[in-house]
This record gives sequence, C-alpha cells and structure tokens, in this order.
Amino acid sequence: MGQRKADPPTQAEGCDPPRRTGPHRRLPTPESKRIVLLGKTGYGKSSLANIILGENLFTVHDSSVSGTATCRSETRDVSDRKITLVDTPGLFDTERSEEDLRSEVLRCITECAPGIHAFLIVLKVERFTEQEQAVISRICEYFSQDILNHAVVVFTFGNELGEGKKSRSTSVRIKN
Ligand SMILES: Nc1nc2c(ncn2[C@@H]2O[C@H](COP(=O)(O)OP(=O)(O)O)[C@@H](O)[C@H]2O)c(=O)[nH]1
Ligand SMILES: [Mg+2]
Repeated sequence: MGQRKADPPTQAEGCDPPRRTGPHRRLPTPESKRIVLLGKTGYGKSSLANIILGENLFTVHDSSVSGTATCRSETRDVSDRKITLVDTPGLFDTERSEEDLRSEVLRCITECAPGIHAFLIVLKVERFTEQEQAVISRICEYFSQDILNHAVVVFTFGNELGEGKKSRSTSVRIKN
C-alpha cells in the first residue's frame, strides 16, 4: 500500500496498527486473503498449507504423533494475490485439555485480524464416518454454524484411493 514504516495505516482505513509478539512473527497484511485451516491431527492441514503457499513453511508431522500445537500464520504471494494461511492444532488432540485446545484454535481469529475470509475444513477422503461428522460439529461449536457458509471442504489422501474410486463423485451432507 506504499505506507512508510513510521506512518502505519490507521484504524479508520480499516487496518490494524502494527503488532509483533515474536521475532519471526509475520503479520497478515490488511489486503491479504486470510484463510484458516481446520481439521483433525494427521489429516494433512500443514501439508496442504505448504502446497498452497508453495513452500515448506509449516511442519508436517508423522500422523501417528500429535502434530501442530499452536496456531501459526504465514503470508505469501500466490498468483499475484497475498494469501495468509493459519495452520491450527488438530481437533480432538488427546494430549491437551479440551479448554486449552479450544482457546488455542480460537486464537486463529487474532492471527487473522482484522477478519477471516474463509475456512478450509480438511477431511481425509474415503469415508465420512461419525468421526468426520464430529469434526464438523466441533468446528460449529467452537465458532458458529455460520462458518459453514464461509468454508470449503478439502479432501486429502486422494492419492491413496484405490483406482476404481478415484473418479467416483461422492456427495457429503454436512449437518451440525
Ligand atoms: N498419502 C498422503 N499423505 C498425506 C497427505 N497429506 C498429508 N499426508 C501425510 O500425513 C501426515 C500428517 O500430515 P500433516 O500435514 O502434518 O497433518 P496435520 O496434522 O493435519 O497438519 C504426514 O506424514 C504427511 O506427509 C495426502 O494427501 N496423501
Ligand atoms: Mg499440522
């Protein structure tokens, strides 16, 4: 936006004042599209974030261990548009209390100030079981059901589908 460092955008212009809580913290720029990834541990959120931003920015964990512990955002130019992605801890992480997990996941709102444009709900393809339904219910519980109007479901692990299943279209009904 051509702002000088000593002359940050004002609140009236719809921009937040500069904030920095750590030495490597990159803040989303006001004009970037800010997107939050949500899903269970091991479903491929961090991998997807790296693919979208085109760099290995988020740590990918082996699915058998607990993955991303805190919300983390990164901003990059993707096809001439600034994209901020916020990676979040996996829902239903058994290694922390429900309250702790909830408040950490909800910290994505702060990471996305002044607002979130969209959510990517990451699900493993192949089966939509009670577990997947529970993920959707938990997301609606943490935020509100309205987020489903601003969410895209991304199915991962498509490469592990059997040959016969790859071209079959599946309809999934998401309800809270
Ligand atoms: N086969 C396959 N493995 C994947 C895919 N996405 C992620 N993984 C693997 O699943 C594991 C967990 O991935 P990660 O991105 O850390 O999941 P997160 O816990 O949701 O962030 C890693 O070993 C990844 O390499 C995918 O689409 N296909
Ligand atoms: Mg992760």
